[in-house]
Amino acid sequence: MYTIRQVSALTGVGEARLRAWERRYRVVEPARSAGGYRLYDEDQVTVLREMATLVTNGVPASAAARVLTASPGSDVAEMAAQPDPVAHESTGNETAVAAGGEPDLVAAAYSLDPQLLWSVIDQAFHQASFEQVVEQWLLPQLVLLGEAWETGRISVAQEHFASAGLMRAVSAVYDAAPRSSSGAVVLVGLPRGARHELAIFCFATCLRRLGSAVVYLGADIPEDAWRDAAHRRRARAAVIGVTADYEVPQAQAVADQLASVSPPLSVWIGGSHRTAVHGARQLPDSVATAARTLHRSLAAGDA
Ligand code: B12
Repeated sequence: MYTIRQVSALTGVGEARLRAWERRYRVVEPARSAGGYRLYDEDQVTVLREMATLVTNGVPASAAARVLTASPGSDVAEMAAQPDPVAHESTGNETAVAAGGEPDLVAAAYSLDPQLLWSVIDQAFHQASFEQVVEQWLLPQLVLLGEAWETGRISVAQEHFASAGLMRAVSAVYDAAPRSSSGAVVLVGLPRGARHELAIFCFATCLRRLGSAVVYLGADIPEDAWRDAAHRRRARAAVIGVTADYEVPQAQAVADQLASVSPPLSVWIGGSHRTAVHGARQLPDSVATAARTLHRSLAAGDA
């Protein structure tokens, strides 16, 4: 049996995307370990590999899933050609926030209806703790949003509309978290040119909710400004995010710049391309786990 991390390495599909495919399309149903972690068998890894190949070749994820879950003998070409669910889901508000179903961000994005978007986000945010909502709904839905945009089912405007709504919702939780005025200061932000801030902002919010003194810098911060902020606040730690491959050189530049700050601080890196950045401590993929890891290190004086 394989863990989600191993399946991600074997298929080249990110963990958030694997969870999204499972929840939304039910392509596989992994078993669970005693601790509740997903465990995949060989057959499931094969199905996910095929799904990844189809999606890489431009087949919308929903159509790829229909093909892979079709019973033997069914007309696969016809199934792949069926209209995408988003067209139906977005015909009425009630489907995007259907009782019992998962609040559907793509349908809300498609609608360009602010009230619908808000009710979808609001419903999701009331289902569980912020940490659980981020892991189980927000980040997987972002992957689906990315796929809908990539395959042309939603426009840039529709994608930006939904991302902006999520930023506002996460900001409210960030602002409501306790403001720690004592303790080690942690800078959190993105390198120059990088604007994918939703996941790292969720991370900053989880860390703040644990009681850490977070200074959230935001997106697109040049290396010298990171250095200046670290110096000014005498930061104990800095966390850089890297979501896309082309952000790696800028993230590396921040890590290099922070390596010589005095007093020294520990530099951490999170995000799907983190292993390409050297000289920084790696945070796990899960933003809630990453926040706990850093919070514990700070408390133990190990960061
Ligand atoms: C929302 C979004 C945007 C929004 C961001 C809004 C915002 N305020 O954050 C906007 C509109 C700005 C945007 C712009 C662009 N985007 Co964009 N975007 C996305 C989308 C849909 C979600 C991004 C996201 O938040 N991902 C985070 C989560 C969902 O995924 P993840 O990276 O696997 O991260 C996991 C972990 O690593 C962890 N994590 C992530 N960061 C961190 C940080 C820390 C500290 C920790 C602990 C953990 C952690 O969280 C996830 C949980 O498992 C993705 C699709 C996708 N699949 O991600 C595309 C995507 C990232 N974008 C992409 C592109 C190409 C662009 C643009 C270049 C498009 C354009 N032509 O303008 C620009 C570039 C902007 C820039 N300069 O950075 C590509 C990147 C491809 C690549 N080469 O890697 C993607 C993958 C879409 C695609 N499939 O092609 N985008």
